[in-house]
Amino acid sequence: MTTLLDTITTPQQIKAFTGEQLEALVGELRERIIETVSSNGGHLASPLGVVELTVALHYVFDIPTDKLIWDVGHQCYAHKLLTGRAESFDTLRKQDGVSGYPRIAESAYDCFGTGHSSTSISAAVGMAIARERLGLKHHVISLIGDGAMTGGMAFEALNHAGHLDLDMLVILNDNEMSISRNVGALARYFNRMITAAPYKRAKQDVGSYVKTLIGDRMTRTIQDLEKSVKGFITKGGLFLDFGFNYIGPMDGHDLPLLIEVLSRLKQMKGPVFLHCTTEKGKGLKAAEEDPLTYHGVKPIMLKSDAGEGDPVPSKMDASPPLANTSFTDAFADAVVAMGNKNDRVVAITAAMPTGTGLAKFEQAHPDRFFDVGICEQHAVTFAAGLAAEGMKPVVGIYSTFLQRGYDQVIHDVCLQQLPVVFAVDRAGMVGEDSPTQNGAFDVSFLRATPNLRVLAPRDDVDTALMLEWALSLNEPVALRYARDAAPTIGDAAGRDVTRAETLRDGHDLVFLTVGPCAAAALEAADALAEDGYDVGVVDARSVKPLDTGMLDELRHKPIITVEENALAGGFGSAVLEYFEASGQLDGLALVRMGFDDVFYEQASRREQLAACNLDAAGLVRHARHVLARTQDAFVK
Ligand SMILES: Cc1ncc(C[n+]2csc(CCOP(=O)(O)OP(=O)(O)O)c2C)c(N)n1
Repeated sequence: MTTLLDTITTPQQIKAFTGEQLEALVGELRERIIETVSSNGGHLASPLGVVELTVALHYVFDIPTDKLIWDVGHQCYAHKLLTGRAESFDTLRKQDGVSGYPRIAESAYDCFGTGHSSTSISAAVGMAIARERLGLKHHVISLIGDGAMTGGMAFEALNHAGHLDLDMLVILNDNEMSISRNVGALARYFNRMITAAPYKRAKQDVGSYVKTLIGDRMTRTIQDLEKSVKGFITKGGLFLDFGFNYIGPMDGHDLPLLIEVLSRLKQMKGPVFLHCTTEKGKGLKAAEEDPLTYHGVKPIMLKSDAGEGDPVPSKMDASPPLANTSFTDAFADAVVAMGNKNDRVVAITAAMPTGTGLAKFEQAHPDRFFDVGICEQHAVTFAAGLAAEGMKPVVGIYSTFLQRGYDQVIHDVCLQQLPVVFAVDRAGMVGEDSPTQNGAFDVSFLRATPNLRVLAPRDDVDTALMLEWALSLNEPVALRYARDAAPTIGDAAGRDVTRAETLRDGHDLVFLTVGPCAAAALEAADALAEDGYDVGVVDARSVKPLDTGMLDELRHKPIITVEENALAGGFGSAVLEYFEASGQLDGLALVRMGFDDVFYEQASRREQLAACNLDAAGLVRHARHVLARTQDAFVK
């Protein structure tokens, strides 16, 4: 059967739809999202929550002439389905497929790429100014979640926009959830606005509700309307004070109401803040009931296949698809254990309690756990403050989001030598999510920071031992580990994590590895042994400082450094710098393997690692090449 969605090639077409057709379209979009995410994995509850908003925005505005900027962007699936990507939507998040986030390169309808939170209002301000300078007339709209509103950048942008008195619309998609429940005073403020009586009362009568929201346009001039908005709405003081007209809160699932209100707002001047309330997971009962689990899911088995109705997902963020304990699990158990031993240990997350594993710490030590919201900068400096007063803060954070807090790492933690421990998760390739989420740079930017020790556990045992060691030191330490399984590699007993460790002896060549790269290197060494090569594997363990004693020993063999980080400024560069500084460059055979100077696209983690030759097969290929070149030059 041909669906409405099948007939849509441009969103302009929906402007001719009847109300009934629009409602039917909403249902079809939800169905397609559930079906695709069930088979490909991806974000689920967030896209389901904004379907009506997406349809209303495309119905009222002329996108892409009008600019719609998604915040974080993981909610944009309905937008993709309406803007020429329905046919290819089954490739969502696959290698060379449709991205799970807006991307300028993918479509003219995606006017700004996202993935990291709280950027949309800043981008909108820039676009609105550009529009003025270029004498253009279109609308600029930022669609931001209540979680993303907790990021300071959103307020920096509001501050700027209100000051400039720009024509722009900010729509708050308030579902009271970040990934976990949204936290903080701002969340409380939004909640007070929602629970205030007028919202519930007015819902009963759409006509009078619209008047309550934005006045009766029929009897007022636009200027009157603008003035009247401030009079009508007693709430929203915070946004009024920022220079915005505040409208809301209103039901973000009431499609006729959304269309009515957006059509009127389209005519207003100055910055406007529309507060919509939505339900995360709307339309899928299980997701409505448990939006945290359904925030992002792995490909899921449809229970309906067994005749039981709704799909049953497994979590994407909290537990990567692994047979063994993950690094995240190993860290979570270790930090709880450290918290048990020492009541000065406190744990901090920037809105990622499940993803970082710190939810376990929250359960065990609720009074020493802090979810600060999507505020990586604050998280780092907050930790610095705690450390300055003798606490032992552990900041659980993804590599890609630590980029946000880099100045704070330098200025507030390392310059002052404060003993903050950074547990840097998702360091390396992260798989299907997006190039925005890969942890490609942390070794480079952390290594460049004085006073900071950078460690890379290769497995679960090292993760626990290194965390314990880090907390025993009175200095800043970063532990970086991958979104991967952490099966024990080598003997668990008698480890000295302060030193590099030889995992396999070999005379012909040595793989000098960082973190879990040791596993691929061992596999490669086995494969090379079948060719008659005697290849060793050494786990460097510490990226900074280097175990220079070990380097001096290895110096007389060909060395291949292996790391999941940008080659530029990475571990291999550090090794090279050491040999240069110690006058050992002459005759050195060193090959560095890691990420090239590109942004790696979405694909499975396995495919991504293969793409940069960091899987066993890639290491074997490179080793053969090096061995062919160096066999004669080096004495066995
Ligand atoms: C800077 C940054 N930190 C953390 C994240 C991880 N993250 C992705 S979505 C999300 C929650 C966003 O909540 P909200 O904006 O309310 O959108 P919703 O999913 O509720 O629709 C978080 C914390 C991120 N994308 N960017």
